[in-house]
Amino acid sequence: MGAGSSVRMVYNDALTWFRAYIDTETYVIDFDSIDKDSDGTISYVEFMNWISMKARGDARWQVFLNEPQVLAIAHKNASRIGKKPQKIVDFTDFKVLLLNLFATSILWTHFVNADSWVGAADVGNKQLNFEEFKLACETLCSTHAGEKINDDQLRQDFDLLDTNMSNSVSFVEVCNYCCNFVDDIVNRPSQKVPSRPDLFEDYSEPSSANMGTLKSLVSHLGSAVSFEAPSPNTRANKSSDAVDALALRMEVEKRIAKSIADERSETFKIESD
Ligand SMILES: [Ca+2]
Ligand SMILES: [Ca+2]
Repeated sequence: MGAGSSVRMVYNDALTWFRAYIDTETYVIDFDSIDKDSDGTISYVEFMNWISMKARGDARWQVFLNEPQVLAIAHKNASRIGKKPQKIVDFTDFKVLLLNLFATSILWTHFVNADSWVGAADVGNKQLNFEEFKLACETLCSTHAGEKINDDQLRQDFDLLDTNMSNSVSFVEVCNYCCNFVDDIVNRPSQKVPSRPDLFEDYSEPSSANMGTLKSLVSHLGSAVSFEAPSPNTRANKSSDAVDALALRMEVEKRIAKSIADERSETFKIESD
């Protein structure tokens, strides 16, 4: 895929974010509070109820309720083994759930931006026609790996995703495809063996890469967006800190994507005048 380096980078950022967020204690507390019926698994309904409950107590969580499909995609792709959807049963699944939640939220931001681009014919239908797909790839690449993709490559990628050849791809289809990138960074077992992990030896060093990327994005934007790096080990409510970090990230990418789309609309207007 032409934008593959950027998608991979989104997943790597997701991993950095995850490492700053999770530790044994947070994992156990979150898993147990999501698993309302205490059967040791997290169903989609339980996951959704947990997010809704969080949002009632803390408005920052509302960001996930605005686009419930993002939650559904993240849960479905985290819980499946092969093609069969199952439930979240252990640390590996939970990790994949959160990585997909982060990555899909970021991708979604770019799709929404492209889908609301005034130059396109089918605005706001949660489908990307080829022009919108091009714009989404362009804004995603600009905010991540910066790779340049030519029209042939874009057309190839689009045709790969547009399996029924309708000249449009749904957000959901693209996200489901991109969820495969998680396999690059997580070794998923082929069989599910539920277990509490003997935990996190390699998760003790939160990296600052995520914030570094964010800072460079903000400077690219040339506007004052103030933020503070999360202080992962000093506060009890780490999941709310994690939500903050993700929401901020989405906001910054949204602004950059919009500025690129606005530039393109200007060109579009001049050309059609
Ligand atoms: Ca359960
Ligand atoms: Ca559209």
